Amino acid sequence: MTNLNVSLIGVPTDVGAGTRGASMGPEALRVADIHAAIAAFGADVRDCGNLAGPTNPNLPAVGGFRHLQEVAQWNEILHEAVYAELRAGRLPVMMGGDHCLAIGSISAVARHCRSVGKKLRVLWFDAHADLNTATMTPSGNIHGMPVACLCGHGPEVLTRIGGHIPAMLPAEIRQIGIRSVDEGEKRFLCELGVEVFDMRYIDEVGMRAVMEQALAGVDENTHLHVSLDVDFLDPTIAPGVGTTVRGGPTYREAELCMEMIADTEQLASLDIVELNPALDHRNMTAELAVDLVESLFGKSTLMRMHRQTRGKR
Ligand SMILES: [Mn+2]
Repeated sequence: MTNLNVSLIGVPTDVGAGTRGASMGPEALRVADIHAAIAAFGADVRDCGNLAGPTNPNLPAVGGFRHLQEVAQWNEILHEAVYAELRAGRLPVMMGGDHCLAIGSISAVARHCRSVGKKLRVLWFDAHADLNTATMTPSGNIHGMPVACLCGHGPEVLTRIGGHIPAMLPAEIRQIGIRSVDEGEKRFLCELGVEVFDMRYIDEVGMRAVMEQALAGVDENTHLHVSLDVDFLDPTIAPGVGTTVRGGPTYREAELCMEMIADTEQLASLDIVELNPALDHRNMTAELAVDLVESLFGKSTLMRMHRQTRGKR
């Protein structure tokens, strides 16, 4: 059963992004009424407010990284906040902020899994693999590097957050919706053996088969973490993002992903990142994100008896 004690954690920063504006994401999600959308399922929802961290100095890359110290500080703060909510038996919803924040969030989730003996499964919904390192990245923007850092490849101020290097194993992550991967990243994905369901594969086999494979092996002892980069979605339905890539999933495909995750009843933590209200139209991308969150928490059109008809995974 999905934990119905939910904590919203706002992380208003864009220090890891190339385009400014994701720092306004938490407020846009509140305006789209994320609190009520989750509370509608009988959940006890607590809005913890926004974390406070360094401002965005808007400087060029140094040694292959932009804003490394600021990114490290935000992620240290976030790590402690997410870990505290998990320890308190609550389901943290991290409202970003850019995707560099997955370092703090997922390192906390992984630390929690180690301490309670749970298996970790991360579902990474994104247009990008976010597996860059300083030597591969053209921009130095750290929001393109969180998967590498979590897997132990990156500057020590980021890889050591949570006190366990690597924070997570490549075998614990599944990437879905990928359609823009740098040359170096392609080789690195292959080398690490990350399981990637790219858009071509989704086109060929369909989203249902993809999600069945991405969720294979998830059982009652699995902590399911969803990291939802809004650029996963097709830009025609989700324009409020700094790094749009056309050819993403449709509204229904995205909903199906979330509904199939809800069916497992193992969702235990969530990141919503890269929402950029400065680029959005009348908050439509935030509203879409909240729609997806509703499905993730179990909104369905009909009463479905998935436990009986699908059997145990
Ligand atoms: Mn991303």
